[in-house]
Amino acid sequence: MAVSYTLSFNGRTLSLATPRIMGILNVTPDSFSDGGLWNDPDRAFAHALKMLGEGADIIDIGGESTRPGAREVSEQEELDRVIPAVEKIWRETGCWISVDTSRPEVIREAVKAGASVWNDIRALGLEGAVSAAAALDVPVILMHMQGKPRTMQQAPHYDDVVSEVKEFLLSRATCCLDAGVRRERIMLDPGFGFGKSAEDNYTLLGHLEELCALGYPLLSALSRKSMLGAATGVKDPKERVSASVAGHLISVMKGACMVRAHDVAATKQALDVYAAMRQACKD
Ligand code: 7PM
Repeated sequence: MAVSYTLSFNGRTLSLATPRIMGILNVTPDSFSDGGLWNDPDRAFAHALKMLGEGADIIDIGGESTRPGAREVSEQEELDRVIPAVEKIWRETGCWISVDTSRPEVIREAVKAGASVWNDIRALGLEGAVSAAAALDVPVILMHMQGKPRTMQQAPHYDDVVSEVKEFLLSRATCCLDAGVRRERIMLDPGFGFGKSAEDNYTLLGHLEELCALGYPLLSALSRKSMLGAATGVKDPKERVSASVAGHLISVMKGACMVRAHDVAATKQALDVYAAMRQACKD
């Protein structure tokens, strides 16, 4: 409880003492819940501005669709999508920017263009990723996934999902530390929806405090995901705003330091209520 995490890069620090909102900016033509909307730097910038105005603390820019069955994107294609958006948003706002990529070359270029966090659904599993993170000295988000994006939802299976996710995340964190990544640069993420049944996801959500007890700040990212459709029957991801807010509020109450959301204004309202309660109850 008394521990207070931060994210730091290039002499700037973002306190995680109060829970933060990461606003999702997809620059892909085919993302499942807002596909194709932001596929040029000006529109990406406009959407980033809107989310910052609504209370986002960091903008997460992703150019690789990880939808099950999605086509692979070449490195050049990913660079072409991501870098112009990073450049423009950084130049115009100076805000915190994370980039959702697994490729060392993409994060190197993104950092040059103004990004300050590496968000990797493959937990720095690609060749050269861990050493690139150490060399860049950039904060990293290590996410759990079972299998590969294309096939991960075919038959996810765990003997004990909570233990297995914990073990994986700790082993990736250790790998980073061994390669010279600083401890305070590491964040963890259970990877809701990545090779997990709805029940697996809810088991993880219900035990989130155990993941928070691993000693690293935790990101919870369940915005609009199908686990919410499973609980509510709401088919259209865009209609899952209240469900997303509920899941993120549960996450924060269990100790998550950051939530990754499409619907920033609604998320901010919930976190403000939480903050008011915390403020009233502080000794
Ligand atoms: C299609 C399928 C499009 C899935 C987009 C997605 C996470 C992430 C994503 C997450 C972290 C989405 C996902 N999910 N990064 N990037 N954690 N750290 O629903 O759970 O946005 S992409």
